[in-house]
Amino acid sequence: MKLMPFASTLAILLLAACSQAPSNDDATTHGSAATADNMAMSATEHAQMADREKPASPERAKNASAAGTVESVDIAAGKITIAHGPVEALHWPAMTMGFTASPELIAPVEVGQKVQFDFEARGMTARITRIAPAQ
Ligand SMILES: [Cu+2]
Repeated sequence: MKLMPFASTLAILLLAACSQAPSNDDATTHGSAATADNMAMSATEHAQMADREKPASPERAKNASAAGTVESVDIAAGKITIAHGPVEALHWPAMTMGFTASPELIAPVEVGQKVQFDFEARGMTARITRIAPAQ
């Protein structure tokens, strides 16, 4: 397969273009089908490379669970503030922070309530996907 070294080289060129301001467009002079294939490969490899370079990449959602006490709830705005314990999966210390959530999810929640919840975090933004009274 003579295509493989070529494909790898193109993927590397595309990766370079991803992380730097493009200085020329040599990589775009090839067939559109081949370019599409290599874009897919590039996206995967780029994501892996980003993981190695930035373990806490803000674009990548990570699911985690925590327990805490509800400090405030704004149902209409879909916001809830929780004083939560440490989140080992994300290397987060205990803290008080705001989460986003769908209004339906947090409608039954009351200030002062102890809750357990699941959320997905992107950098410092976190969205609650499940919340229930702590047992
Ligand atoms: Cu937090």
